[in-house]
Amino acid sequence: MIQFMRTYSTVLIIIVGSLFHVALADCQELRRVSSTSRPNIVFIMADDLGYGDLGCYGQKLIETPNIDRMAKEGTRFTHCYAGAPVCAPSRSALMTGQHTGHTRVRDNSGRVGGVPDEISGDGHRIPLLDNDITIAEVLKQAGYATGMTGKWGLGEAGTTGEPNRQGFDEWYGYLNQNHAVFYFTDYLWRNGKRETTPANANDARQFYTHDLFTEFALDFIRRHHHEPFFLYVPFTIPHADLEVPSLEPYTGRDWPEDAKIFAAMVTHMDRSVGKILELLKQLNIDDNTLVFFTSDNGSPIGGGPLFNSNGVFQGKKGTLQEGGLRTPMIVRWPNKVPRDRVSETPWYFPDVLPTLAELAVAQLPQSIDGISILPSLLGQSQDLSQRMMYWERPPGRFHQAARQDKWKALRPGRNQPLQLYDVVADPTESSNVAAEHPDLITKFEAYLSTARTESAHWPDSLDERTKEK
Ligand SMILES: [Ca+2]
Repeated sequence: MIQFMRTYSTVLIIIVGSLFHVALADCQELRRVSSTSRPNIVFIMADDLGYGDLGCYGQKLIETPNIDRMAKEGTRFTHCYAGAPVCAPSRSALMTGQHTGHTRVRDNSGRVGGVPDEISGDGHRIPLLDNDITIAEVLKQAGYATGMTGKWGLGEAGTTGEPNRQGFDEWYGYLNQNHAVFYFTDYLWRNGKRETTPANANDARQFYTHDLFTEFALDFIRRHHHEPFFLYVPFTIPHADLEVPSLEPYTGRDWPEDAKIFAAMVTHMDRSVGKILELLKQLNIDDNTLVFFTSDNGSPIGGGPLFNSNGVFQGKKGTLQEGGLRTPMIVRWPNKVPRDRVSETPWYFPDVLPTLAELAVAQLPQSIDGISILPSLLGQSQDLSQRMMYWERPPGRFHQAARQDKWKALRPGRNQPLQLYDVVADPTESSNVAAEHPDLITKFEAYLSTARTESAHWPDSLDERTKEK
């Protein structure tokens, strides 16, 4: 009986203790949420802008005063990564909270399935499916008004991947990324309907589409500033084609023409960011709006070598080296996100969905890879030393990379041995220290072997030699 009572007491203590622990966790959760009550969210993303293209990240020649001021007023992250080193999969990872070993869209074009490309009429464009849950769906379910303008890239017309079928109440822009390089196009899409822009017909070049997206963004904010809103602004510049309405303020520079155009595109986009931030102040919603600024992948060095577009990093767009993946990330939310702060916390695009879901007190979809980095955004301590981040280029190339703490493992091709870099001490990935850390190689190999699932659109059995036309 005494033994029974002892056991009973122990069980009771464990149960009460567990309940208390749960209650405490709930309490902490509530406190965190109530102190950061459901802000508006504006997520601005440039296209092919490199880590080194902004003044606040070390650029000396291109003027970005508005984004630099945003960094001063918020936190600038120096170890943030895109979802992938090219457009479509990076956006898929951002929208779904899944890394490229799980998310639907793992490359710009599939190998099997999908639909023909809107522009070329061939290829395999892979759309998001109904059962892919996006940030917009998560926030819409939590009561947010949702809008998007710019370049989508995750579903052609008439597919399940269209933004209206992925949680966006309203949207305006390009569906297809091969269309998005024409900055004076004579048509765009609005809520699933093709809309002509007669002012650009016959190469009249009256509307720089980027400016139409800025106008949409400002209008959306004006119309929704009395309710919680999520506005996703994937701008299309400074991606090639190199086109801009004016070369100012670089007209007189003694630079190659492409460099002048590229710099003018970056500065043009910076002005748009300034307009969005200014409107938030005018509407008096500045303190209750969380604004992100980032880029979808590393620079292809479109502006030429003058600008060191990827900073000190090796590699560029398309590679899993730091130059392909490391991205500027500025987060601004007055009185919540610390101002004038630089953070080396490593995180990446799949973390955005769970972070915003926590802020919005929204239900998380199952099977996501990211984690909420809300404490890190708010300047609180958060132990991320054990978490792994993952990237791959699909079968064929089959490059893989993972980062844990300061370590990055890189597999430069199928069946190739892993390389290992300390990207804090060695940001240029110059010194492969795999041979000195067999324990870490074993750990990364074990992780990489289970990090992914096979995709029907990029089957492992298809390599470059058997690539479908
Ligand atoms: Ca891109």
